[in-house]
Amino acid sequence: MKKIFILNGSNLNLLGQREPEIYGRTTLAEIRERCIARAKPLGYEIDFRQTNFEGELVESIHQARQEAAGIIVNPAAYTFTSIALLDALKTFDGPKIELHISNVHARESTYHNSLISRTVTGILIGFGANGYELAIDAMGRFLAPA
Ligand code: CA2
Repeated sequence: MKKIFILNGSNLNLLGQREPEIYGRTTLAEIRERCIARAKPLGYEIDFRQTNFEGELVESIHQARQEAAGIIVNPAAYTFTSIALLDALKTFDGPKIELHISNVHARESTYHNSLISRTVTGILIGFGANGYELAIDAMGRFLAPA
């Protein structure tokens, strides 16, 4: 079965526990379960990860180069700071989707300038926790266009 890596960056382990008005009440564990269920009928296996460490995200992308057909990534704060993440994503040849739960463009300017947008295939922003399932549908279309 083809694999999709879903990578989550810093503080996303706190989803559902803090700031529900911005990030909703769904936990990351619930999102993981929904992603697995959504991907299965499409014929994809999900490798779902979260880390608070930039280098670990980079290493997951290196691993994805060997194992994954596509990457969905919510790098959280590293979106706006990490050249290392940008460089790593550039080395992945398959489809890459940048995802943000909140509408970052409706927030403070700190959250406007993604460093990784230039290297991704598509971007999903502001659909809440549902964005992960939408990203899987979109990834299915990138990988097997109708
Ligand atoms: O909306 C998103 O998905 C973000 O990637 C979330 C990041 C933020 O830096 C991005 O700009 C947009 C922050 C994630 C922090 O996660 C928390 C989860 C629950 C409570 C507090 C923080």
